[in-house]
Amino acid sequence: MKRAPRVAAVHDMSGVGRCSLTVILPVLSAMGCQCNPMLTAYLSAHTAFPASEHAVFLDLTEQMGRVAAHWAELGVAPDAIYSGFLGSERQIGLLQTAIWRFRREKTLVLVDPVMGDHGRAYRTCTPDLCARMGDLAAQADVITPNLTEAALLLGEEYQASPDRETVRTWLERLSLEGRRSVVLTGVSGGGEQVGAASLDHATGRMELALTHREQGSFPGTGDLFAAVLLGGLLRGASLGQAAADAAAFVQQCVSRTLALATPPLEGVEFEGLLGLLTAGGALPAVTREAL
Ligand code: PXL
Repeated sequence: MKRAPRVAAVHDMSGVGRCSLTVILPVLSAMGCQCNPMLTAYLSAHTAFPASEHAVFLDLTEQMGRVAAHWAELGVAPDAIYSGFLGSERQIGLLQTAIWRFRREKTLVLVDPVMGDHGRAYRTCTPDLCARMGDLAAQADVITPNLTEAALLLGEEYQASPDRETVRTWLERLSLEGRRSVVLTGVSGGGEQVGAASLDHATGRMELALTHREQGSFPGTGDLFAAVLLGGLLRGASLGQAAADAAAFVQQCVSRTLALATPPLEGVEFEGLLGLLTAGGALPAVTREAL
């Protein structure tokens, strides 16, 4: 028997609209991890819902340093530190301090550099915040940008369907010359396929995992992908296998959501599929090819 790996998850929580912690917590639990949230903010609903005078945005930045101090006092030693959507440069600074404080030789630091999608930065993500996200990402062992975030990190023009040579070049540059691993999401396989391209810094191997491209766009799928990837890595999967499993799970969730025709802003119907992630669960195989 093995104890549950501990993940310090530095994310916001949105009451309505599955994203960030409402996705990450159940996924990591299903995959056998203990998830310790360090909340950055509480929102009544995620930011893609229409603005409302009743919307709650509780900024918890000031509590982050105190949480870290309490955890240090308790001797908390996370096996992984995982961050996503961050609302301010100050939050990034506090997270960098927490990484410095809690990182040990084997701690896996996964930074999902949430900054935008479909070629556009989110309105909360100013150029200064994007630059600070780049500094944070430089401290990570694994980063999981989509194509928009990769372009922002590299200072390149966004490309919706980069060719394979470009994907390889971007992976290499994002890996900081092979010093960290990269999983680039939303990479087109041509035709009806989409998936994740990865560069494993331990082996130098680059590969592409492809699934069927489902129609539509759903908030929170980036969080779902990164959480499944992290759960897989903490179970001992290779980067390529963990990326393939994450792509397969997201595709299954989107397909189920489309079949149920639930409102896209509510995110994907992942709850009924959590069994695929538990020990003994069987995710569908996806095409994996060397890049
Ligand atoms: O899934 C990323 C995310 C996380 N948290 C909040 C968001 C979003 C994306 O829109 O609004 C609050």
